Amino acid sequence: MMNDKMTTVALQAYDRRHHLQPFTDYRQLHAKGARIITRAEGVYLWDSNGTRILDGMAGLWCVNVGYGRQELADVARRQMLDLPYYNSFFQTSHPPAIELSRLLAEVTPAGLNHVFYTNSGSEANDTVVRMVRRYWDLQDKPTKKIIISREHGYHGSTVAGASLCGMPHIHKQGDLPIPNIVHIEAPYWYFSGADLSPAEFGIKVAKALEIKINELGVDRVAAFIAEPIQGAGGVIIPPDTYWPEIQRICKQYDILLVVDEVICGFGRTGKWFGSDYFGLKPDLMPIAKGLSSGYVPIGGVMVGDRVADALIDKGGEFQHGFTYSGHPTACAVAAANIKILRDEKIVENVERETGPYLRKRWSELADHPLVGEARSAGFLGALELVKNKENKQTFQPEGKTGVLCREFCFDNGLVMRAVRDAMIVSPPLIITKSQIDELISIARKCLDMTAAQLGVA
Ligand code: PXG
Repeated sequence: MMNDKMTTVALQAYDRRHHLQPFTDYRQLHAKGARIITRAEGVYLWDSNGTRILDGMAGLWCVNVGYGRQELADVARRQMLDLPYYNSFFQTSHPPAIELSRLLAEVTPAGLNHVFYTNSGSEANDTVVRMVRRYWDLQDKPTKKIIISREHGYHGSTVAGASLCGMPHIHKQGDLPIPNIVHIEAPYWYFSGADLSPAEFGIKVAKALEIKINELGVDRVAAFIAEPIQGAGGVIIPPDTYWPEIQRICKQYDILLVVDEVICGFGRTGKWFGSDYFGLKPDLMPIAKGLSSGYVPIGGVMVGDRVADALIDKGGEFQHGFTYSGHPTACAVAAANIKILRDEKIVENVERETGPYLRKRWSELADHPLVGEARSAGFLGALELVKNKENKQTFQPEGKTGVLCREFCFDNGLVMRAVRDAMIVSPPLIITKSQIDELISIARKCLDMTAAQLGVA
């Protein structure tokens, strides 16, 4: 029998023998054994050796209300006893899905009044691909099939989700992307801006969308999909000029705008949605992660009126769905999670108090010899670690320095994520100012340790 009392070594042995983790180099992991996380409270995790770790990543960008919320456990228990499962196929529904849908229509941007439920962000993006193409079929424009995505975008790990990703190393495994998905440049000013100002660069990369639409032919282009701020791609925050120009282009060429809010949604930017942060009007909006603060798996696609009207009025049967679409327990927990975010004014607190504080403290790290840029928006932050701050020369091989720093962080009681050689934070939205101080002080110590190891003064 496995239980918490098993020693770390025994747990690691079973883990090694039977478990294949996602995005993991198994040989590397097996050489040292997994770090086993056994419990969590607030912003802290504990591992099987009893070590406390500040979770600077909110799990995987998702535990927005923090760990250990009794209300969410109570709601799950009650719902499991009342109605643990029923499907929403065959013309049925149930109160938790109805209540959550109503709440979502309330908190999401105007014009998004319907939701299609999934179990994850990946499934939400698979749903997007099918819905977008269905929409254009219903408009008698069946040639509009191509979805334009971006380099460094992350949209999931299913075949469609991974195809939408703008990461060649992901495409290499599994013959991706699938047909009719193409990628354009990301608004990554720090490394790609050259001598352009952020404002000039924002316009230039947005125009890459227009150029691509014209190259492909507007009658073949169905949609553009993008994260408001690219998360897994390295917290790439677009210049202010970028999104208005993208919106202009989508409107002018009449292509659907899909805003992937899986990371930015539910308060991460200090607004309820990244779309609110940038003033976007999405046609479709995939959501997951912060929707339930990660307590249960649930995702969905918020569907704008234009697409919803087409599906409802002339769509016939939409041949798509999952056994657990609108799972009662997941919906009940997600609804309770949204009420916590709303009632405790957690998003407003990020916008007014803790977000600006994190920004101030995070930007102080820019004085460190390794840090080429310290950028942040709300509770998303990145530090670009470079060999030479003047000319932005990077360390080789790419990624090694980030992993080195990440390991120092873990060993010193802080989770930061490394993307290439950028260090990333995305803490629970309930982190306090003194906990932000703790995060910054461990981060600085680990940057020093990384610099010492690399022999950088
Ligand atoms: N869209 C976005 C913007 C995401 O960040 C997904 C879709 C897919 O969601 P699911 O629930 O299917 O995982 C994501 C997920 C990382 C990391 O290492 C990021 C994600 C997932 C796993 C790891 O930063 N984002």
